[in-house]
Formats: sequence, structure tokens, C-alpha cells
Amino acid sequence: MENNMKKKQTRKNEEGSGVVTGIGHGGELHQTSGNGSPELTTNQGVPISDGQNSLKANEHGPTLVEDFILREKITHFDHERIPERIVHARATGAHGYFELTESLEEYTTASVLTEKGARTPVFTRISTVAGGAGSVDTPRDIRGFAVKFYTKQGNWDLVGNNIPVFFIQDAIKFPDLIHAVKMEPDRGFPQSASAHDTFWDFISLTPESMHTVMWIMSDRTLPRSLRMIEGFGVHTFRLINSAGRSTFVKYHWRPKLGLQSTIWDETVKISGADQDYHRRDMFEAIASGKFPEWELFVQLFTSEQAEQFPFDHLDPTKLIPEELVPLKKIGRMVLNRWPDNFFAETEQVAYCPSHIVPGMDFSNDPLLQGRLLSYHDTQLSRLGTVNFHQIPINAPKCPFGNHQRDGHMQMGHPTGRVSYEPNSLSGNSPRESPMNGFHSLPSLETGEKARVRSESFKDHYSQARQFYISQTDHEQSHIASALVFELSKVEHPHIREAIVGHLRHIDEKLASRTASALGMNKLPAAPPSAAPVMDLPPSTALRTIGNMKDTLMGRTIAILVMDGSDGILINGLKKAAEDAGADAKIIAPRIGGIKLADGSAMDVDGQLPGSPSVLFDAIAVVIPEDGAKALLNESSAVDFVRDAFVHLKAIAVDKGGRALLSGVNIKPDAGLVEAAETALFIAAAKTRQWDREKNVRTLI
Ligand code: HDE
Repeated sequence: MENNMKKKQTRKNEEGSGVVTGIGHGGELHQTSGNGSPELTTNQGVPISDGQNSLKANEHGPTLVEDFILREKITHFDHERIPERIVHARATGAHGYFELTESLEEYTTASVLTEKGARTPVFTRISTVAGGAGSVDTPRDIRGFAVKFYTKQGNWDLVGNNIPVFFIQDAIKFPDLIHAVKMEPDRGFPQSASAHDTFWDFISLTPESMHTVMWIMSDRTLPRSLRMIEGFGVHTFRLINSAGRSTFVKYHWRPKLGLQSTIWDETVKISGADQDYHRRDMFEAIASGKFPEWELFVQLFTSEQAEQFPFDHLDPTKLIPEELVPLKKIGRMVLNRWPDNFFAETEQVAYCPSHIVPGMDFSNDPLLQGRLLSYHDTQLSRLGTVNFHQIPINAPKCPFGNHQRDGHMQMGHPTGRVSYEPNSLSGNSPRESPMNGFHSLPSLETGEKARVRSESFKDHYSQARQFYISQTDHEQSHIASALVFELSKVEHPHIREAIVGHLRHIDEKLASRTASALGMNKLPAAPPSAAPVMDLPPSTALRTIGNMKDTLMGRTIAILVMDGSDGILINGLKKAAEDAGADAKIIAPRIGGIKLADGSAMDVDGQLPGSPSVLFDAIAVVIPEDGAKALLNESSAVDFVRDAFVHLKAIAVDKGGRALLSGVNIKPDAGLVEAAETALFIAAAKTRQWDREKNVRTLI
């Protein structure tokens, strides 16, 4: 039985060593070496006497093939890598729990959603889509948001994204979409970027993608932190209650810290300054006990209600506005433990949308239906075996057992002669469970077998328009700028024109501002629309600005200092930031500490060239007056303040700081405050200085 396995061999992560140790069949640990640490052995348990030198014929002679210790070590190393995920390769994962705060007993029998107050362990993996495993954390990209719930009734994987809709309506188009967005096959670039011909060529010929395109061109795809993104199940799923009644459900995760994005220019610079910006942020948050948290909401609706929607609830390019079906809060997820080992957990975790538990079911969303086969198949090639569920990160935490057997990397050790059911030979053998077992919702499927797309999927522009008109002016101009940036990287004019043609169905002004910024002499014609475009009402829930919380929790403030700085001002700012929930970092031209004006010493967290202001949410400059003169000759200091200003951050200054700012021609505005006025600074730091934007860049 599978649940009997693992007893014989344990995998231990020795504190600080990262060493894989085993316990022999007798159960005794390897003898210790002379200094008290465990002995270094081969994988066969043979003690190694010299791990520094391979076996040679003589001092200057060739290495001998009989050196099984060398061969084993090198061969294992040669096979250390497994295929990375074809999409979502780059990711950050963490353990935690989901706590149910509201029971959905009326709708489902799934214990994870009915046992109010119960905590279910989870492993959550947040990823980018297009780049490889070693790519940067901060491209303009959708973020995957995958949660594995280890429930009492088996594993439930909710494998979603940070955007509630998707590019395509049918799974058969997924390989084309991904081939188009990934690096172009002849040249092998760009890595992790949609700003190239093949992506926009595909989009221009796939009008159903225009709604998702609006979302990815918005600042949602430039998150400040993974702790500040939403998550969505995207598809409509089903819940089934004890009477067998089905209710449709959509899942939404909302971050406790609110939504926050970076600004495009800032994002580009972050990618250079810290390739692991998001991973590091999550790691540090968890390490310091500031656990990332999300609330889980559901939208519940019946098929009768769905009939009344102006769009098809099975179409994954559409969302269900919360004004139409309100969000019901049912629980929260807290991530409180960083994985012990990145490969064993974040890399080997295998999510499958087909992993659901009794009390749940799928809908007929044709994209979801394709996903139900794809993920398991992917795991077979990535992890190499049908036994991937035995890897600890993937194994259910409830008892599980059946009569499947053997296969590559079988870690179980079933005993006895029975591996089938029904049987009369083993009373202990697992049996089916008609009451508690998983039941699919009975449904009557009729109609003609055909390769078709439902008529009700034809409206490609109404919700794209709704998204665009729901944005603030700043967000609208960021969308326009993003479109212009991306399309300006496209070499073929006909592709640029085709996209602007689609934009005309979304918003004529958006189309004309994009066309003019791309230097088009006349507005390209709009392609025919398969369905009339509706004027849906704007929704503030679709914005990022305004959904950023009035808090400094999870944010970081940098204080630029140097020898001779005023310690009282620095400590005042630091305390105010920390009292408001932020981290404060002291940045100086050199690491190793500074001497304050009163002669005392102060530790420093970062060296100026390695700590650009793009890595912080607001800055303060507390330097002696004559220091400004010296810093004006340091490009890293000039960039530090200039970037903070153009990225619309609050800046606190003392006299020396003000001199530095005026030296780089920064004009005072409401976001520029005295370093002694800590309350004013904290208030300004909680938001971006949006009014400044028109003074620092051309708004398209
Ligand atoms: Fe995925 N997707 N996907 N996807 N997806 C994978 O499975 C696929 C889709 C999503 O952290 C792969 O295990 C198809 C929508 C996430 O490990 C692969 C289709 C949504 C992750 C796959 C979709 C997602 C994946 C690659 C169209 C949001 C990362 C590795 C029918 C609701 C999970 C793997 C993790 C990963 C296929 C569309 C989210 C190739 C065929 C829609 C978050 O199987």
C-alpha cells in the first residue's frame, strides 16, 4: 500500500548542510567520522576516504575508470536538471495554511470548504509565464497563482492566474499562443517578453484575446510584490452539495496588503538591479514573520442566473463583474514557511487542475477541459514517472491507497499477494466508497459532435472596453504607453496596424492616441466584429489605483546617509517607517558603517550603487550640506534621487538632501517633504505622487 511506504527511507535536510542522508534498512545511522559529523558515503553507503582527489594511475597519470566514487558523483551531477516547465518555469513557492472562516455547506460537501475554523495545509507557487527558470522576476507578464490544498479528502489544486481572464477560448489554441509569446525559434530571443512580432501577430489574428491584452498592458502585470497581487481561478467550476445540487463558482484571492504595481521604467531598472526581486521579497517577508496573506472569495451562481448574463460563464475570456454576482469572503491563506529545498518542493511540485475533491466538479469551459489532460501529461515528462504523486511535496496528507503498482521510481513497498479489487483474499485491501467517494455531476449531453465554438463566445470587445473605461486617467495612459512600447518593438507595420484596428472596437480615443504615438498617418480600419459591442458600466474593482491599501505594511523605505549625517533625523524617520509597518534600510556610499555628525557610528544596510531607489517605495535623503556637492558627482546618487522622483515616490529631505535635489533640478512638489516632518512623509509614502507624472514623462 502506498501509505505504508517511505518508512524505510527518509530524506533529511540536515541543519545548515543541505545534505541528503539515508537510513539503512537496519534503521541505524551511518557511523560518525572522527570529528563527530556523519560519514560522507557513496549512494551505496560506502564510506569515502578522500573526497578531494580522483583515483589516478600515478601522481601524473590518467584517471582510472575504476574510480566508482568519481563516476557516481559526476554521473549524478550530469543528471541534476529535470525539464523545466514549458510555461510558468520561473517561480516562488511557500508553505502555509488555508483557514475557512465561512462554511459553504449549503453548496458543497468538500470538507475544506465546510469545516469552519479548520486549517488546511497548502503549498502555493507564484510564477511568471513566458520566461525560463533562470529569467528575471519582473517582466511584463501574467503571474501564475497555484495553490495545492492538502485536504482531508485528498489534494485540491486551484491553479489560477493573477488576471481573471485568459487569451483564448479553446485549449487547442494554447500551444500556438505559447509558441507565439516565447522566444522566437530562429533567434532564441526575446526571453520573457511579449514585445515582439510573433506574439502580436498571433494576437492580431485572435480577437478573443483583446480582453486579456487590456489586462496585460495594464500595470497589473508589473506587481510591486507577489504579496500584492490578486489570484483568480479564471474558469467557472462547480460545487456539489449533499443533495447532489450543483452551483457554479468562481474563485478570487485578494491580498491583505492590497494591490500595488510598479511603473514601467522602474520595472525595467528593477530587472537589472535585482533579478530575484520578487523571490527575495517573499523570502525576507516570511523569514521576518511578516507572513503574506490573502483572503479567498467566491462568486456563486446557478445555471438559471448564468442564462441571464450578457455573456457566457463558460467563456474564459470573460469575467463575471462583482456588481452582477457579489464576492463572498470564505477564508484566508497565510504563507508562513519557506521551502527547505527549492528543487524538492518548488520545482517538483506538480499541480493539476484535474485534482479536485468530492463536493466539486468541472464545468464545460473548453479551456478548462483541455487543461484537465495537459497538466498530468506535463508532469510525466518533467518528473519522469507516473509515481510523481509519491514525491513528498505532491503526496496527499490524508491516508491514500489503491492497487496501482510498479512503474519508474516506485518508492512504495507494498506487501502481500493482492493488487486488484474486488478481491476475497485481503480483508485489508482498500474498497470503493459509494457514500464518501468522488461523484461527477450527472448531466445529459446531447447535440451533434462537431469542432465548433459556441455562438455565445463571439463578443470579443465589450469586456475589453469595460476594463479600459474603468481605469483612472493615469492607468489609461499607462495602457496606451504599454501598447506603444510593445508595438514599437514589432518590425512588421501590418501587425501594428491590425492591433490598432482592434483597439478601435474598444475605445476610439485609445486607438487614435496609440496610432499617433506610433507615427501612423491615418487610423487603420477596424476589422469586422463578430458581435455588437456592448457599453457595459465601468467598475472600480478593475482598477489598481484605489485598490492599493492606505498602509505602509510590506513596503520598504530607504534613507540615504553619509559621514556627517544627522542621527536624530535618521532615527526619527526609521522609527516612523517601522511604526507604520514598513522596513527601513540605511543606504550609504559605502558599506561598513558611517560616522554621524555627533561622532557616533551607524550601521549601513546597503551600498549606494547596489541599492538603487527602484528597490524602495519611498526615500529620504539625510546628508550634511557639503555632502550634496560630493554626491552630485556620483551618478548612483544622482540616479537615486532622480529615479525616486520620476517614479512618483515620496521623498523626505533635510537641508543637505534638498541641496542634492536642487542640484539635479528636481522641483519641489507635494511629495517632497521635510525629513523632520515624519507624519507628512509617512502619509505621502503610502501612495504614488500621481499629480507629478505629467511633469516627468509624456503621457500618451
Ligand atoms: Fe497552464 N499549464 N495551461 N494555465 N498553468 C501549465 O503544467 C495549459 C492556463 C497555469 O506553478 C503546465 O505543470 C494548457 C490557464 C499555472 O507549477 C502545462 C492551457 C491558467 C501553471 C499547462 C493552460 C493556467 C500552469 C506547465 C490551455 C489560469 C503553473 C507546467 C488549455 C487559470 C503551475 C505544468 C505551477 C502550468 C498547460 C491555460 C495557469 C503545460 C494546455 C487558463 C499557474 O501543462
